Amino acid sequence: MKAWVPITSGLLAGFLAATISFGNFSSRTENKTVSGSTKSDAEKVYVPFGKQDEYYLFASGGHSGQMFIYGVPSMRHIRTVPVFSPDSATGYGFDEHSKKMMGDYTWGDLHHPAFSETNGDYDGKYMFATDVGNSRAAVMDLKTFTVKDIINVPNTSGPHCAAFVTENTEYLFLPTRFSVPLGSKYEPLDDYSKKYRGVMSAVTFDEKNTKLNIEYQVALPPWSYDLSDAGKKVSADWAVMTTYNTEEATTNLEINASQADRDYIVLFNWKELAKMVKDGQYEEIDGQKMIFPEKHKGGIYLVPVAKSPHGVDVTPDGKYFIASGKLAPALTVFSFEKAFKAIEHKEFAGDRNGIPILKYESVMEREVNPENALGPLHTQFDDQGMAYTTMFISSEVVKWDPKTGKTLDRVPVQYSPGHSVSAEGDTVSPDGKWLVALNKIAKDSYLSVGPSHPESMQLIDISGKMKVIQSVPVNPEPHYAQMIKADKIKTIEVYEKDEKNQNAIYKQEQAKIVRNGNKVDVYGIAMRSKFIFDVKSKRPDVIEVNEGDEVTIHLTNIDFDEDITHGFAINSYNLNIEVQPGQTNTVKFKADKAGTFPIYCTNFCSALHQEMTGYFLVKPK
Ligand code: CUK
Ligand code: CUA
Repeated sequence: MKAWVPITSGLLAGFLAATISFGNFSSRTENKTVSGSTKSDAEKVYVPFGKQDEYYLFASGGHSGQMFIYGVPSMRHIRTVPVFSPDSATGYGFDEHSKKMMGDYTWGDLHHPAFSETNGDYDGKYMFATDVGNSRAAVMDLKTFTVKDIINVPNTSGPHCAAFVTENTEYLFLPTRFSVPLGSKYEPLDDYSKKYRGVMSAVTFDEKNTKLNIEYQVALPPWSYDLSDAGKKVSADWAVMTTYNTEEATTNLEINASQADRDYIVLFNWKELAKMVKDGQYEEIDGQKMIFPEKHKGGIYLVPVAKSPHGVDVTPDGKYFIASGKLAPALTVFSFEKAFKAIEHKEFAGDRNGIPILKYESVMEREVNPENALGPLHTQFDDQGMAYTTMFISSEVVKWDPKTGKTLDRVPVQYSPGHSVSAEGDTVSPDGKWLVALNKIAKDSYLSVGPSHPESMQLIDISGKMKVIQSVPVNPEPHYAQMIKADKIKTIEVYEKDEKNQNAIYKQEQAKIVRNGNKVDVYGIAMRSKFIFDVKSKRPDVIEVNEGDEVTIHLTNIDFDEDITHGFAINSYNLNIEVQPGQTNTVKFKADKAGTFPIYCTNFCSALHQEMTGYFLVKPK
C-alpha cells in the first residue's frame, strides 16, 4: 500500500508541508498492521451463528439520507433504515404515511444520529437525526426501526450537528451550518452581516404522540455553527457549539473564513433560554418564537477558541468540554466550572452582537498537542474517562488523558477519519472495549470498484493497547455513529391488532372494494400466499377501476408471524409498499394509465411466493 496524503486546502498545504518532514506519514505506513490482523483478532470479531453481537452501531448514511445499522464486534451490516430518502426495498416514501413525512424532498443528508437519553445514558427508545440537505429533523422508533415523524425547520439552513440531546431528552438542539435571512427571504449578500442569521432551534419530543415540535429558536450572528454537545451532570443545564466563519465571509470561505486566529464556542444555558421564552422574551417570526440575543439578554456566552474548530465534546463527568481545531494541531480543554465563575463575576472581554465574550485564559484548562498529530476532529471516551481523538490529516486515532493532557496511545487508520465512536462513548458512562473509526478514504483497502471507492469503518479493540482488528467498506457516507448495548433495544416481533384503525381488516371476509364516484377504496389482505381485495368477487385478487379513478389501497398483513413481510407492487405504476407482520399500510394514486398491470408481492414470503399475484385492470375512458 502506498502512503496516503490527503488533499487539503492550499492554506493547509503550506502548514502540512512544514510538518510532513517530521516523518509521521512514512512511519505510519511502515507500522501499518491492518492487513496483518492475527487469528486471535479474527476470533474477537467472530460472532458464531446463533449468537448475536454485543452492540448495535447506528451509522449515519450522510447524503444517502439513510441510517446504516451494524453489529459490533462482527461489523456485519444488518439493516439500512431509510430516513430522509425514499427506499424501494422497504416501500418507504411510497406509502401515505412516509410520503407525507417526506413532503417534496427525495433526498437528505443525515450527519448526526442521537439516541434518546435518560439520566445521561442511552435508553434505547428513540433515535433522532437531522438533514443538512433540506433542513429537517426526524425521529425513529426503535421498537420497529421505522421513522415516526419528520419536521421541516424554518429560518435555518442545514441543521448540521443535531441532534444532540440533553440528559433526559428534554431538548434536541439544531445548530445551523449556513446562515440565511430569516424566513429564507432574498437579501443581497452585501447585507450579510445585517440581514443574515445563524438560527439554532430547540426541538422537543412528544413521546405519547411520537411528534417533534420546535419550541423556540435563537437568532445567533451570521456564522456557521458546527459540532455541539449537551452538558452532563454538573453542566446538565448547558450546551456547547463550535462556530467558524466568524469573519462573516460571503465568498471563497476556504481562505476568507480562516483569517481570524480565533473563532468561538457558544455556551448556552437551555434552562435559562426556556425561562426567557416563558417570560415572553422573544419575537414571533414565521410562526416561531425567536430569541434575539442583542435584545433578549441572558443565557448565551462566547468562549474564544483556536481558529475554525470542528468538534466539541463534553467529558463523561460533565466537567470539561474539549474543542478540536481542524486547522490547528492543538486540542483545548475548557472547564465548565471556570466558565460558570467567569459568568458569575461578569469577567467579559467585550461582546459580539450583544453576546458577552468570556476570556480565553479564564475558561481554558489546558492546551493539548499530541506530537505530530494533525487535524483533530472529534473526541470519544472510554470507561476510564480517557479521550480518543480522530486526526484527519495524520490519519490516526490518539488516546490521551483529559486530566493531564498526556498522550497515552495512538493507532493509524486507513485513512483520514472524520468521527469515531466508542461503545456508549458520549454518555455519562461509556463502556470502553470498542471504538470504530469512520474513515473518509478507503483508497486501496478493498477490491477496486472504479475511481470512487467506498468509505471504510475500522473496528479498534481499546481494551488494552489500541489495535485495529477489522475493516469493512460502507456506503456513502457515515459522519457520526452511536454504539448502544444491544440488550437496551427492545423491538416488537409483530404489529399488534389495532381495532381502532378503520383502514385495517383482519379477516378475509372483510376484504372489499368500495366505489364512490371516481374514488375507489380497497380494503385488502396480504397473507401467505395470496392477496384478497374483494372476497365476494369470482377473482378476489383483482382490482378493476376506470381510467382517471382515484385509487386508495389499504393493505393489512394478517400473518402475525415474525419476519413474514409482504410487498405490494403494481407493474409499471411506479409504486411498491411493504406490510410487515400485522401491519396496515395505505397507498394512494391516480389510475392515469389504462391497460392491464400485474400485481405481485415483492418480498419472498413462502414456497408459493411466486403465486402471490393479481391483476390491476384499468378500463380506458
Ligand atoms: S461532521 Cu462529517 S466528519 Cu457532519 Cu460530524 Cu465532522
Ligand atoms: Cu408475500 Cu411474497
